[in-house]
Amino acid sequence: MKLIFAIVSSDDSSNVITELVKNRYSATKLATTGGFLRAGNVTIIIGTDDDKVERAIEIISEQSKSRMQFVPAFPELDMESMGDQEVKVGGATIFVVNVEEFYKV
Ligand code: 2BA
Repeated sequence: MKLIFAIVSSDDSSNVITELVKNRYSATKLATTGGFLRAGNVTIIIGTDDDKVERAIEIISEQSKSRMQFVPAFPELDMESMGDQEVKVGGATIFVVNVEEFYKV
């Protein structure tokens, strides 16, 4: 069994969850905050069988479209020297880890 952590933009999270549930995945949505942009994003955790991981990743990537966004320098982060930045937003950052034990009691 695997645990998938998918960090997606708040805008895409509803579509990602809808498609996962339609495809019979169990998922939990956590409201999270990106360390760089300090903006809200969503982390979706999915526990699933090894042979279902690939399809879950396909669904997540189909529903998470990346785009470029221009963001001003962040004075509060002491990053003035970096100047304004163009960063990729959206898309998904996905981690897949092995589950040693799983209980529903
Ligand atoms: P944030 O940390 O808010 O980062 C948003 C976007 O800003 C990143 O998109 C990337 O394009 C850019 N960025 C992040 N750190 C940067 C830096 N030090 N210098 C220049 N640009 C930087 P993504 O890479 O698609 O990441 C989207 C969100 O996924 C991140 O939001 C963070 O919440 C999470 N994430 C990404 N990589 C991670 C990792 N290795 N570990 C934990 N969380 C991660």
